[in-house]
Amino acid sequence: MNRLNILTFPDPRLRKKAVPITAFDKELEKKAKDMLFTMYEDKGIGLAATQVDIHERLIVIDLSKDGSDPLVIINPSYEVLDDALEISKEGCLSIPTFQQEVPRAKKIALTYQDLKGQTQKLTADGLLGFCIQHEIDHLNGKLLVDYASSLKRSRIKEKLMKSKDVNNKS
Ligand code: GNR
Ligand code: NI
Repeated sequence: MNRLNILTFPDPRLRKKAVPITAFDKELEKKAKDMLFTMYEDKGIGLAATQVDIHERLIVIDLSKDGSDPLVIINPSYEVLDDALEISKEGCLSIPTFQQEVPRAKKIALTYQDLKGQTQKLTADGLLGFCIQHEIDHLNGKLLVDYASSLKRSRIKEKLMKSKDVNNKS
């Protein structure tokens, strides 16, 4: 397994729109495994391929504490089942130290493909529902900072650009 490099805001590659997956092969399986490994190492509950510079519609999620419940989601789409909005306080592995409250649909019906290319459906609310919506935002080039005020967005941008300079010097 390989640990993949996670892109950090304001990297322009985080804005690319991911394309649908058509080949359900060993290579896809390896990408999903490497993404799960990277997500566990960085203690995230979800990771979108966009974040590791793969611009394909692939997401991994695991809400368990012990890595026992990996979910690989390919070509996702969802329908809103309960359009009441709930405020979800979220972090993102691509925006370290940043948190943002985001209005999300309360309940969704997700349709996706698994690694075999089989179509699957699930309904999700709570943290799973919010996480799925967060990851699909990534596939569309949308980030948590887009839900923040322009002042808050420019502050985190300056902060992360400075910390990158420091890392490059040493
Ligand atoms: O680890 C993560 N936590 C989280 C919390 C609330 C809603 C969404 C998330 S996803 C995030 C990992 C990440 O950046 N995924 O893209
Ligand atoms: Ni994220």
